Amino acid sequence: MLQIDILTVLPELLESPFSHSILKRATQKGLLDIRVYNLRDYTPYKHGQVDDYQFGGGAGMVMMPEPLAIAIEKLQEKTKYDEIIYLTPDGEKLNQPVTNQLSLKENLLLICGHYKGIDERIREHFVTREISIGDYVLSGGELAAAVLVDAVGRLIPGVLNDETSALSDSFQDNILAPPVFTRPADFRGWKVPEELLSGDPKIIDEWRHEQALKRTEERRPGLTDY
Ligand code: 6GU
Repeated sequence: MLQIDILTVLPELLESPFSHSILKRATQKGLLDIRVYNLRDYTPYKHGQVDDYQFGGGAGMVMMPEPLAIAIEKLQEKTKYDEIIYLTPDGEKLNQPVTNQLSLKENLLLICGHYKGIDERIREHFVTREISIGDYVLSGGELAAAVLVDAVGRLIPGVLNDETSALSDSFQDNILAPPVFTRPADFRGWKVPEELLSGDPKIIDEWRHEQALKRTEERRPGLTDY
């Protein structure tokens, strides 16, 4: 059972992504428990204020330390977190080894930043891990949190119907997945490779492995480097 708590100023943004398909089933099976908390419910400031101008000047607001500290400490009374993760473009890049690691934890707290980010002191004193989902800037951490929860949630043992299917994902062995085909075998004269129609498991496995290697070499030659 993996519990993922998410702290955000935009809880509405996180209502839908976990209510469908695989993550919905994971939740219904009791394998995944996602709880979204509104940071504004914890602020001691008036009108739900959670951000302020940055010291030293400059454009953009910064999320104040106090609402975050109060919220985190309140949540810590109920839950002992394995990791407190801040989603930020300057964090460690999310990849399959990281998602594998996180899927084995029991309690995660995700903090979604907005504006210019969160006060550095929260990063120093509460956050245990900082993760980015890629080299581009999003307007907030919520969509990054949704990506992380999806990538991690589907790896929890028992979530996928065919338990081995995550093993053949792209990246799982630092190799991309081979091409896939379904009916019809001949679509507008575009034919499915004969190896896949051979019915011989050895021929099929060899073809898939060759294609996976070829695809990896062509598209992601450095994939084995991480
Ligand atoms: Cl985690 N947050 C934001 N705001 N932008 C991002 C990101 C995270 N990862 C990539 N870009």
